[in-house]
Amino acid sequence: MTRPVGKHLTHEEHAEIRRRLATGEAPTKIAADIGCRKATAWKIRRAMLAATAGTDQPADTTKQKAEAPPADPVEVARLKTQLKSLQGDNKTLLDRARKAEDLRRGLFGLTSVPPEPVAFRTPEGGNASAETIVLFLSDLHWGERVSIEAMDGLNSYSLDIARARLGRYFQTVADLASKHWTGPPPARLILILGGDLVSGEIHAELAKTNEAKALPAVKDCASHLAEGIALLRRSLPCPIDVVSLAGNHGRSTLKPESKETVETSYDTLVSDFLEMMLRRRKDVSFYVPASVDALFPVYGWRMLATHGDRIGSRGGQGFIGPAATAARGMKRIVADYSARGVHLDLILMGHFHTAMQLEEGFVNGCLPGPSEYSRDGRFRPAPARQLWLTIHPRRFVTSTRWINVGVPSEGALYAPPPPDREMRPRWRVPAVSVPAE
Ligand SMILES: [Mn+2]
Repeated sequence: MTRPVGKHLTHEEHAEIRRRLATGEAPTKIAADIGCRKATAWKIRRAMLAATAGTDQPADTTKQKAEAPPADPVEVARLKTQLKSLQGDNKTLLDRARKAEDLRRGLFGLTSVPPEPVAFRTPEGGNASAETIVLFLSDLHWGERVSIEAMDGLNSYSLDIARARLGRYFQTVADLASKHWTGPPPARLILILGGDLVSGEIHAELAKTNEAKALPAVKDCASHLAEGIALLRRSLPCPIDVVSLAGNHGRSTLKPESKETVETSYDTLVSDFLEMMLRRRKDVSFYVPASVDALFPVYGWRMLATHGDRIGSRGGQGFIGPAATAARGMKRIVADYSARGVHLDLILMGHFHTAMQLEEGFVNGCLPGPSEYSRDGRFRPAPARQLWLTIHPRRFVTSTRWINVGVPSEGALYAPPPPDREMRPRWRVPAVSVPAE
């Protein structure tokens, strides 16, 4: 049988070769009979063997197993352990894959429907309650002089600046309590004169540098306070309570004394002058405790005001500033009053010239701002500011403000930050939502 060289095998010829190869005939003979190249017949045979190799394999391994020598029991035990460990690994991996799948399904579930829109219902309108304003005005240091040169242009203080700052303070309070007030008008205004109203001559350097001696300072300070309170009285429809405390700068004794602290303080004298000046004003009442503390309720909340120099804690500021000292003092006051059976809701104090809110209450700022003394201690320079609070019958403290009283002409501390060098971050991290260029 001859066939043209170079022509492809027909389907029948191919099947014939395969059939005869399956019967075990030699490829060379088949090629000769069909008339094709020997290499083609051999190639088909190789392909058939390769195809059957898969099915032959199990038979081969059984054969090999049968021929293998008896297993070493130690080796068997080792392999069994290995098998167990691998089974364990497998289970763990399956578990993790399943969990990942669950998580993914959960996430897809989250994103498959858009988020439900939420609407907050407007509460039913009830009767709004009137609030009480509590002002802690302290550390005026009337008469003290702070040199702008010695303060590197940061801050300055003098009688004129004190008068201007106090004027801005009372004007701001009047505006906040009228023009910028919402809801029922304030029910009451409690003005706490928190001590250190005058600079005093308690240190030799103050005696040398003060612009006014203690007594003229008392008189001048009282007149300006009286005008401030009269302004509030004119602007607000509510009664005003003035609570007066004694600080450390107003003492008339050489050293701080525990006995007759209040009676011997110029701060008390300021308050007495004030009371005299305002005696014809209706709805202005004065309260001067004989103690260094003033305990008073506002809607049943118990508030304690004290100057801050007699809190059983001083010094040890470290890098933390006066916060630690003030916090320790407040804890001691809480313990003191709890032993007297009085639970305190809020403590207000001055003395530290650093505005802050702590766990138990507030520490007030001051009127002079940073001085040569605070600079020498490297205390962080804080602008002159005073504390404003409003108290709600049910919600307690509802607003906290720091009334800033300085202006740029009094020091760089009161100016907005100057235009600075452009910010140049060394590394810029691209936002996730912005594709990289
Ligand atoms: Mn003080």
